[in-house]
Amino acid sequence: MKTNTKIFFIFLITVFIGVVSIIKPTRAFFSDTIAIGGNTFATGFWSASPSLSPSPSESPSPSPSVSPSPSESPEESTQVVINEVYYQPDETHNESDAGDHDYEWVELYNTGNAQANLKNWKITDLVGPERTITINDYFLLPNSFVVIAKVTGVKTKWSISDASFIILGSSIGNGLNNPGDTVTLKNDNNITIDEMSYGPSPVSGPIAIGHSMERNPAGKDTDSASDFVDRSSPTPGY
Ligand SMILES: [Ca+2]
Ligand SMILES: [Ca+2]
Repeated sequence: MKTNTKIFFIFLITVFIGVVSIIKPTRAFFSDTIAIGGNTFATGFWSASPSLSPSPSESPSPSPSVSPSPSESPEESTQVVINEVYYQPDETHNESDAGDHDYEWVELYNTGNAQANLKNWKITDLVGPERTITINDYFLLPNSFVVIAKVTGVKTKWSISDASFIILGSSIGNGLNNPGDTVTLKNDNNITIDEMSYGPSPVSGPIAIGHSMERNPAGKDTDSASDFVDRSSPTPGY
């Protein structure tokens, strides 16, 4: 074969390969949809999901501190009553040469829950005069008794403790009448704190010599004569 002929055939072969390459398209293609696992996602609608900014960490709301409610202290009160009256001393609890009034006594009792200072409190009978119980501080504690009498002999004859005894130095008022009388207790502001009467009315009497009249139970105060009972064995200081 001549050289020109060889060149011609090579040319033809080259042209043929080129035509075949153009005719045979690649199978690769892109679709605007893709199917994954049966779910269809449209292109063009993808949007970057907004990055979820971390929710601000919630600062712990300060829980209100619950301060303990202040313990309510019980309301303080003082209530002093004339608890027992011994107005007709017997021979055992008197001196032979003493008058009837020297060995009389009155017992006070604090039924409240706070101490009561008896400084400048007064005691008297129906006609008076008023007697100052003490010019010094004297704190009558709750649920405590104190006996008031003219002379110290009362303390010894009844074996009353010093702490539960106040010497008045004078009779209670002008002295407690045996047929009947009234005992009045006033505080330092001259306000009547308690009062009791004995005799034919309202408290039945008179009682026998050597007896006393006492609230039963101690401190009972319903403004009734029945608050008191006849004590054949008086209890000064308790
Ligand atoms: Ca008397
Ligand atoms: Ca008593």
